[in-house]
Amino acid sequence: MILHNDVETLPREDLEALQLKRLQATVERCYHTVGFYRDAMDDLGVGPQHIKSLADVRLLPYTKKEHLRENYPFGLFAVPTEQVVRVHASSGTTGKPTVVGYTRRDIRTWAKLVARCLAASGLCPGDRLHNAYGYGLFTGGLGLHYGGEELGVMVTPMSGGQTQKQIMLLQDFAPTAISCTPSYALNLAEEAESMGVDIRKLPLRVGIHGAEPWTEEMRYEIESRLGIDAVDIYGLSEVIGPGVGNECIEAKNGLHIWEDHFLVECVDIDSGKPLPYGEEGEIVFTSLTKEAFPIIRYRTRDISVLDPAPCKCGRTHVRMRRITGRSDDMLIIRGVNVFPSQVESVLMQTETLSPFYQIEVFREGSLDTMVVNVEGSPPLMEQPEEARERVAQKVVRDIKDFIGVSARVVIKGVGEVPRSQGKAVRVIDHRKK
Ligand code: DLL
Repeated sequence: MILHNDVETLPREDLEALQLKRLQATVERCYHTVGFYRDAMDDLGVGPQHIKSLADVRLLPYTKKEHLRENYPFGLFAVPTEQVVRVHASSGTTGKPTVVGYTRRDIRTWAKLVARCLAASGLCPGDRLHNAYGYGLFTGGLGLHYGGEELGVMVTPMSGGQTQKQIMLLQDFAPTAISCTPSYALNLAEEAESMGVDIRKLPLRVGIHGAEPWTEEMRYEIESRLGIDAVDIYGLSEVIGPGVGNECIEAKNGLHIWEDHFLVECVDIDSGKPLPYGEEGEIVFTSLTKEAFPIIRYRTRDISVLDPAPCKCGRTHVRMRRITGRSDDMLIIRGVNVFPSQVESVLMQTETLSPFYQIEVFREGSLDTMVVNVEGSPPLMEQPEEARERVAQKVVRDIKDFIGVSARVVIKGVGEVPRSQGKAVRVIDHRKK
């Protein structure tokens, strides 16, 4: 195991003592410097003096995305803007983006956390990282960039897009690692194939993929097409950006949350009631070390399970299982809850299909209809219509069996489903128009 910092294997008792000290300091600071937190705590009759144990975090109010919007752009900053050296923003589907800020120290903390993620993914100083996360307001590009430099790897700031040029640089710069969304990794693999480049023969060894939900099946697909180990990285701009947690390459089984910087909880999506370890719910974070934009009990809307079981890598930080999806991406089709990742899982188990898909939802009369558009593999597309129809019918049955919902499956020709340049658009919900 390559540890970036000894704190990763700290005994739980010591880790929790560190967390408590930092939680108390964070609550104290939020109360005294951010009007929103003071008002929200006063409303609940709770103050910094009530935080005596880690469990007392549950006394604190939740922060939600709408609170960030209501305080646009800088209303939740805990330092004067003169001390803020960077802002990022995440675009909502509607209205104003949500804005987050970083002090000089926050930028250093963030870089160290991403360096930790890269080390957990198996990178060492001297490695070369091709960074294809988008640069700009999105935290992916600059987040991975600073983390790579912090670890001492040679970073190519490629950003997203220009896929053919990316393939050229992958050959010429000989990176040992690539960072991009899982959907873009497949786009790259496809482009390389069409250019006659065998990407598996390049020195590329590891992929650090996140920023969108993906499945275990997708991992196998990426690993076999690119000839790499594909590792999951997690984060969100409201909490810091990428670098909140990462899988270790030893287990590739859930993301270690860097608990010395983030206190993580799992709560019931509807009631907000805290859930015990092992139960699925919404993940909630409290930052423990951030200066410019500390955040208390942020409701991520990401659905997962926290697993405290010891990991074979030796890290003591709790693992969060792969994200199933966001609560707001969950489709309700004729009363059945469906996550796009469940559909992905079924599609990827069908050998004659390509990993490019998009789900459309319509309302026909009073009924919701889910249409799964998925590309056939090139060999399937050479077969007669009936062969494709048989595959479509099998997928319809599998979706019914595994997810419990009736869907229409349309097999598309190669290139007919839009390719991702960053975060893939998995669902088009025509009901919302
Ligand atoms: O996506 C930060 C990031 C950049 C993470 C690069 C990893 C790599 P946002 O744009 O604010 O930030 O989007 C955050 O993306 O709440 C999740 O819903 C989703 N997400 C991020 N990582 C994962 C992951 C970045 N590994 C939102 N698996 C989060 C599933 C993820 N979903």
